[in-house]
Amino acid sequence: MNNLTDVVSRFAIEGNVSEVKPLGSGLINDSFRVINADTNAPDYVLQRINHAIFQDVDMLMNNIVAVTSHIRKKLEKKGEKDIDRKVLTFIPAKEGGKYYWFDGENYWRLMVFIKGTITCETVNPEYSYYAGVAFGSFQSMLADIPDELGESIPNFHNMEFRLSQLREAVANNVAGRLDEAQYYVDELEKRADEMCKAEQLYREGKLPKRVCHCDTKVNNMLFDESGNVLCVIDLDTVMPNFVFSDIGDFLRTAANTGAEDDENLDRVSFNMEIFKAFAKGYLESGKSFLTPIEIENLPYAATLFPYMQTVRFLADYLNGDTYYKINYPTHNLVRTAAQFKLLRSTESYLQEMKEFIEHGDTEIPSF
Ligand code: GN1
Ligand code: MG
Repeated sequence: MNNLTDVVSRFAIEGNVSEVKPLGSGLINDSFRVINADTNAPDYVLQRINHAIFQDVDMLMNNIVAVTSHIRKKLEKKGEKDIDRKVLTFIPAKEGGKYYWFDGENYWRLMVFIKGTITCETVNPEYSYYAGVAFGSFQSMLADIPDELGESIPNFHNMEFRLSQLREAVANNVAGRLDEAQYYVDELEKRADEMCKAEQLYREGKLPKRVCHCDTKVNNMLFDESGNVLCVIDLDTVMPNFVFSDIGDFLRTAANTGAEDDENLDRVSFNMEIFKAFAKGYLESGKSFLTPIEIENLPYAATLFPYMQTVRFLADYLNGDTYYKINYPTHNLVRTAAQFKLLRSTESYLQEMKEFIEHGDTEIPSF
């Protein structure tokens, strides 16, 4: 790999680099924190973009810059303070005027590191409420973005497409792992039609696409010390999609009592309190734009994402681990089992979730 300090020097930074060290736990890109020797200048986050997955880096960065500039304008208009901590700031490359630099092999980008923030792998109901408010307002701020965003990964959260990838992986069985995975394939197939409901509603003209984040894992949010959400990070997958993406992926991670790849399935279950708090916050801040069909399908969204993630981890396992980074050979199968357990637990709360959405006001927790 390139000398990281040299990579940083290709961008229009302030100050001088003292150290570049690994950062975070993303499954796709590689991230580094750039420590500034000059205490008056900011630290930065350097990322190597996974070019195998994000094939159109130009479109990717155009999406991100369009979104961050639009949010910045909205915050300025509202008279918000501390805006640099509430939206990401990308640094252009010195040559070419792009927000990335290509070294002939890898694509790199640089953004300002936001100081004094906390990231979480889990949340309590209060933080979940704040997260709901944050995603509702993220989507409402982007409701009138003038730019047309592209799909940085085509069909990213298209359930029909993800199922077709799984079916192809099953048919090819390239890694010879189908036998040990057959149980999950059968269980996923049983639910396939129901889970493709969003695409169906879209074709019928009943469900809109909006600019969504599409990777709302809880660790993609920055909180301040008092639990307020400062901003949403990891904007690679910001693109037009159903609102279910953002609700669903947040709950998949935040309402899971275990880890995404927990080997102990007894630890994995769906936490209704996290759901209620999130739904309260999201519905409050999203009420200006959400349609009845979007609201009524919040419980569906909560099941869709553990389902989709099970499909994706399983397909990758069958394909011989070509997409997600793994730490050991059966990692994707362990992830499949854990996400499937979460799906079953979430399904068992469907009725309770529906009742909450219909008569939420009486049961909403207060903070
Ligand atoms: C990937 O990059 P990261 O780790 O935030 C993936 C998400 C999955 C997630 C599963 C571009 O997100 O869609 O939900 O892993 N991102 C992409 O943990 O595929
Ligand atoms: Mg991430």
